[in-house]
Amino acid sequence: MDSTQWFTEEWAEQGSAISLKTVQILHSEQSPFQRIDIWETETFGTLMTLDGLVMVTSRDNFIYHEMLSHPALYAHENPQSVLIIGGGDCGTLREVLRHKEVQHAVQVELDERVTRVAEIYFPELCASNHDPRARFHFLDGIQWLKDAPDESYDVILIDSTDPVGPAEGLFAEEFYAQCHRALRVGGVLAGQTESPLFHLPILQRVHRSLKAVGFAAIKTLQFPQCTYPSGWWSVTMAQKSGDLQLIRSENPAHWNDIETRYYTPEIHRAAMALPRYVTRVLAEQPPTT
Ligand code: AG3
Repeated sequence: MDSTQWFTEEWAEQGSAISLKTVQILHSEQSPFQRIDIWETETFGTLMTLDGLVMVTSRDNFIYHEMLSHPALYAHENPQSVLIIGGGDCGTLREVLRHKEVQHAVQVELDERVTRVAEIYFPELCASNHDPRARFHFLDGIQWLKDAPDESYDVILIDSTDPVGPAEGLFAEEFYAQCHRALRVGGVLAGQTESPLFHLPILQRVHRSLKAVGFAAIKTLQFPQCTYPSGWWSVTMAQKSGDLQLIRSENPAHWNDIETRYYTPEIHRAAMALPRYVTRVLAEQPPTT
């Protein structure tokens, strides 16, 4: 009998799926918010899924975490105060804290269990959790931003799951309006915005919403992420004032001291180049009603 086990995440509406060969399941629980599973895989290291969706693997999470954090932080002149919404596995937080300009990094994650489980199974992602600049709040990020004082953050990073269920509100215009209000002048927002192949309507909606709430510049970055739907992913950045053209890492003084595996200043610039079909859709005018 073939005892090989595969974890599969199916994307029914796309007629497609990702499978990872597993060795064993290491942990499984139903938190108050979702099902959390941890697998040992044969070739991707440890895998965390939430409600059956791939969140991180040891092998490829560095691409996503670096692209969510470094472009946004390097697009800001002096990112002192950073807010992370979601990001319970702490991989984004670790990247943020590599920047010595950062004085406070506040992480607001709904599900404390994701962080507690990550501390056990992804200790490398949680390596900076005891940095004195880090603060954790296990609360609803949407409410957190409603309560946030005006102009209180330099950078807001949205490290969410797909826009279904609790994360849906993190892709909504009302939420972006609160982010805009809570950002200081020149502040930068960056959020994960799904696959440029499978989820282009989401990207289009995000661009329209960010524009509608008053962001001065909006840019999508694209990069490979082989364990997410379609294997190709995006982050969208928006700046309150400014044009997102600053890439501080192009100045070696701001760059040499940070260890990255994927990000380089060249990657930062190159990732903002978008395929023609994407640019066309993003440039379409919203229907007037
Ligand atoms: N953020 C999850 C991106 C969405 C993945 N979607 C999917 N597998 N259907 C992951 C959190 C990493 N810190």
